[in-house]
Amino acid sequence: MSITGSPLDIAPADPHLIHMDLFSAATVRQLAEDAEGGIRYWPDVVDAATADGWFRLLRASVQWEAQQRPMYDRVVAVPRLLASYRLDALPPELPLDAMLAAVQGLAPAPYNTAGLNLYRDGRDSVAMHHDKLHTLVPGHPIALLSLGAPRRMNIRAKADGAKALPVELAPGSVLAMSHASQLTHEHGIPKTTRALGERISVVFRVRPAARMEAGLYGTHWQGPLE
Ligand SMILES: O=C(O)CCC(=O)C(=O)O
Repeated sequence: MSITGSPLDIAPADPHLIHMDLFSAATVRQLAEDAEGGIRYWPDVVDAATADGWFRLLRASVQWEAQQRPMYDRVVAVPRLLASYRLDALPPELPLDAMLAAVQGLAPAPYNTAGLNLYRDGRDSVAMHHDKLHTLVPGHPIALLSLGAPRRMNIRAKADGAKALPVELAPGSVLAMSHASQLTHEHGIPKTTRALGERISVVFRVRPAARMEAGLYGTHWQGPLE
């Protein structure tokens, strides 16, 4: 997907408007089971025009950051661009409130942060990982809404010999992972040599109050987070 024109050219008429018929929870794929809902995927939550409008608005309006992170004895570039927001202080021009409403309809939780990832092409990625449990409030899911080009996510049970389950994350889809599943499964977006357009994921999480007060609601390797 290419971006042309100014933010004003490409903004949808009213990105905050929510019509219930935009959201369809009819199809759900259960990818892993546990007592907290496991890992679930809804491929067609938001219609294509809405997903495209949200993508364009976020691409143009978010202050995307290139970050670095320590890895062993080196500092490496994070292979995607990032942004994060508190949900109680959302910039009004961004459609994150409408996205949150779509997610709340499927995987309800007292989400308080949105972490955004921008994958510029197939070289951008996120390594297999699970979210660090102390950065999340137990019992609540992590829910991510995908926009832009479809990208494959691999989900792998940590049990010995488990093969990765690939899921093609479509624009307008939602994937919810229980807190418990972060103990049992890893997930990642692998690099690919396929020619791909840009993708944005918006990841809603419930962070502990102490972390919010300390401003520790961004990516999990930033600052004294360990
Ligand atoms: O972009 C995605 O769909 C996954 C992002 C992710 O794993 C993360 O933010 O920890």
